[in-house]
Amino acid sequence: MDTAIIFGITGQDGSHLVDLLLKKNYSVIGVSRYSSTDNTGRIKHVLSNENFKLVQGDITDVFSVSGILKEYVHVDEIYNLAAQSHVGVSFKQPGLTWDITGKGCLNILQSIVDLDMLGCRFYQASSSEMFGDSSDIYENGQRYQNENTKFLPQSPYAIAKCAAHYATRLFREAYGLHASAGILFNHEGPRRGENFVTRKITVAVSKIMFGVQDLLSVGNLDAKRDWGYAPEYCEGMWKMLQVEKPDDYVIATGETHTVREFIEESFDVLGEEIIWEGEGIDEKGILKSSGQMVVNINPRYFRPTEVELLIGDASKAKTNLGWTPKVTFKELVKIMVTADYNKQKERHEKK
Ligand code: NAP
Ligand code: G4F
Repeated sequence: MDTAIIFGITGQDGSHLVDLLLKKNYSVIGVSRYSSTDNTGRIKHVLSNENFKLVQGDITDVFSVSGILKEYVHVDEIYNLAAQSHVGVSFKQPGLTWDITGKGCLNILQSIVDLDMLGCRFYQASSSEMFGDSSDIYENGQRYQNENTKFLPQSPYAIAKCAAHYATRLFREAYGLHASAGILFNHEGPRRGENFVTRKITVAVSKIMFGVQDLLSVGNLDAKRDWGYAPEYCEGMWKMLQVEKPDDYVIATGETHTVREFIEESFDVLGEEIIWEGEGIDEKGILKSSGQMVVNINPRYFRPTEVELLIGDASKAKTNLGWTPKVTFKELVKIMVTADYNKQKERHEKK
């Protein structure tokens, strides 16, 4: 039986990865940080699985990290998914973001070397946010980002991710560690945190339909993201650790959509059409059926610097790992809206 440690087990991806690994008959150790409130909501269903163990640890504390690894020196795979992962929050808490998202990775890597664990395989959750303002152009004029596109980070989060990415590369080259970094583009699903824009939208749209919420307030409607389905992306992480040669891989759909399109598509799933009126911070989204204003702009959601366009080229992952995305943008929105709508419906019916 293979063994894996997942740092960041309580997050969206941690919860999908543990599902995948348990299905593949792994024994999984999940590391979660101390919290005064319950942070295990997404992994409740695996807590009693005999092949799963939850241990407490914080990646900003190197003693904590090495203490955990010492217990499992023969572990086969280590996944570092732990991060302060909200880009907007990173502008308000840059030091904390650096410690968790940047230095946390180094704490794991150096502990692997110090404990002579170079036989294990390591995965680092790198991010398309590292590209920032940078992209390349195909001959047909379309823009894209792949493993060779330079990084131009636009947030404290992205800078911390770049540091962790380069540390992963360095430990691969300096110590021969099987260390791979997945440059994952935005990936979503019903387990996504409610402060990320997709889930914020699908929760709000569902609540608006039941009259529990009046208005969805957002920031930049025109930012473009390459949105994929989280469980498929976690399979990409696993695949990176199964090939002989460690490397960096972009995981993306190759399609990009605006926040505005995500909102339109979400309402469309529930049979509603949005009409946009006004400009800039005065722009509003109106329900065509009733004339009700349901979307407005709140500048508090603007970021000091924005990443305007993300669109990934995952050809390398397709060739080397056999990874391709299956869930389309429309299907993703439908999965998320349906899950949130059904939750609201259940609550409504209980009343
Ligand atoms: P997420 O839902 O925010 O989960 C982050 C996880 O890190 C949570 O389990 C969190 O614990 C944990 N964590 C935070 N600080 C920690 C600390 N000091 N010590 C130990 N654990 C800590 O993020 P996600 O969407 O699952 O993403 C997983 C990883 O992929 C992250 O590194 C993220 O930056 C990266 N990434 C995500 C995307 C995406 O679109 N989702 C794209 C590219 C890269 P709590 O539950 O206690 O907060
Ligand atoms: O959903 P977001 O907060 O995701 P963002 O900033 O792209 O970051 C996510 O994806 C990265 C990969 O590219 C990960 F590394 C990172 O950890 C995280 O998972 O925002 C998406 C876009 C941004 O342009 C933002 O400015 O939506 C825009 N936006 C507009 N209104 C909003 C809102 N974002 C949030 N969170 N909330 C809004 O009200």
